[in-house]
Amino acid sequence: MKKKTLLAGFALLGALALTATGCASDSDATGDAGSGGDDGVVTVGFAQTGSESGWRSANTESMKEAFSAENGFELIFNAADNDTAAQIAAVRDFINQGVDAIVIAPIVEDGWDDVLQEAADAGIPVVLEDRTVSASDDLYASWVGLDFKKEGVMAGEWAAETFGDTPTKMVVLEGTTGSAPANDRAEGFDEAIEGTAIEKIDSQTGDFTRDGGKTVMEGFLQKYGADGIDLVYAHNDDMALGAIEAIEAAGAEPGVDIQIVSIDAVKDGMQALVDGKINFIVECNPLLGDLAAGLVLDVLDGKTVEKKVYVEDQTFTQEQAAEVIDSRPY
Ligand code: GYE
Repeated sequence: MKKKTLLAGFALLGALALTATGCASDSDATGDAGSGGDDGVVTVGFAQTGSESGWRSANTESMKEAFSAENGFELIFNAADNDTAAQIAAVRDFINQGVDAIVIAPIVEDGWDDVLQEAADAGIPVVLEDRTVSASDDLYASWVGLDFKKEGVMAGEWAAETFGDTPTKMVVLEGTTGSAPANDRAEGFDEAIEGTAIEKIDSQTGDFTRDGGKTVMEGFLQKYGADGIDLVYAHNDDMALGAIEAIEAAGAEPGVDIQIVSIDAVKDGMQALVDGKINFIVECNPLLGDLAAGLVLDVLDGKTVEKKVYVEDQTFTQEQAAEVIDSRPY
């Protein structure tokens, strides 16, 4: 597949390495709205998942900053509290309001075909940010986000290197069931630990929330005892932070008695890594606002855009986290 570097100098993204892959968008999802209404203001409906995590807060902030009045946008913001029906209803509302463009962070992968077709029929272009959908990519103009499977692979590679042939009992705190990051992070991790002595003894969803992670971990600790668990793989930092509370309440030492690997690298997660309570974190960059806004403007201007725009992630050990924690923007 063709790879080329896009938008390397994008202001707020600073040193991030960006790559884009895939084919150019085609016409039916791109609409012909042109940039903005009579007043030149571009009205954008943004359907956010909810406010489940630190990652989500940083993502919402990045989107609001990029789609600001100062930048020529009127943003209609909706957070669906992780209710998929409510999120689809919000998108239908945007269509009825006749917005210039719609941006969606889809809670789950499935179930988008009808409403995306309705947007295409209304000539309203859709840009996806963060999570992906299973619907045909003819139904949206572009997607910008992270490679969730690669994140899972990077977390799994750390686990494989750390535990290898040592018999290891692992529990998994899954993200929201049916969401792209939960599906792909599970798949990538499982592939990376294949052939090692790591045994997945249990796996349940904690819905990407701190409370969810805590409750599920409490259940695991009751069932297997702290001595019966060596490793926690949390699909995001917030669930890892909840698990830390549960492990400490059970009288064990997180990061030592039970090791933890998670994904996101948000401030609280990085602090727990520096404090030795998490052992390894794979980054998932939430600062997607400028890229999403750039795509919306390009699509409205009738320019050809990449169908998939990937932002690169990095990984952090405890030592590396200590070096960078003070300089990170989220
Ligand atoms: O990892 C998690 C959030 O979709 C990548 O959603 C995002 C995930 C992120 O709630 O913290």
